[in-house]
Amino acid sequence: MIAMKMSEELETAFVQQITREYEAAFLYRQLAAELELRDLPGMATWFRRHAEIELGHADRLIKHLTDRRNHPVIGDISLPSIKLETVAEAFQIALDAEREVSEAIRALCRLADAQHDYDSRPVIDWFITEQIGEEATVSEVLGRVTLVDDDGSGLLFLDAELAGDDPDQE
Ligand code: OFO
Repeated sequence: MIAMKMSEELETAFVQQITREYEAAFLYRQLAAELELRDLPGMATWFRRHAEIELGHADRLIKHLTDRRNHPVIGDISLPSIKLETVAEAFQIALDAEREVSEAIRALCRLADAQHDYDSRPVIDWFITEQIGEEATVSEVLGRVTLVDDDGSGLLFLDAELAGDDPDQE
């Protein structure tokens, strides 16, 4: 059975979200490279894993659109230029990005609700839950990196720990 096709306006909002997920993936790839340059391969691995998770988010949205015979189109990817003074800044950039994504998901939710588009409710609810987990995870890591305050041994300890952490655990 083919679910009901969504409106053009809602399709545009979903398409923008797909692009945001790719932007998040590339942002995390860039942050991984920055941390690799600082000899923190565990943190770099953590960001690379997070980039993979973001690609999965994009795939989830694309599937929702194609299932409903809507048309996913990946838009232009724009990334901020990054110059890190401290390691904590990498995680602050990630937290700010996650907060923006959460706000965008809420806007998507409001639009779908206004259009009584009940078929998109499960996928949007999934993203709302996911964002709560992602913000909490990144915020906790930021808190811990801030605590060690660029102290070498503290950073090396966290680096070893994050090498094995799943950024999507919640
Ligand atoms: Fe890290 O967030 Fe996607 O949605």
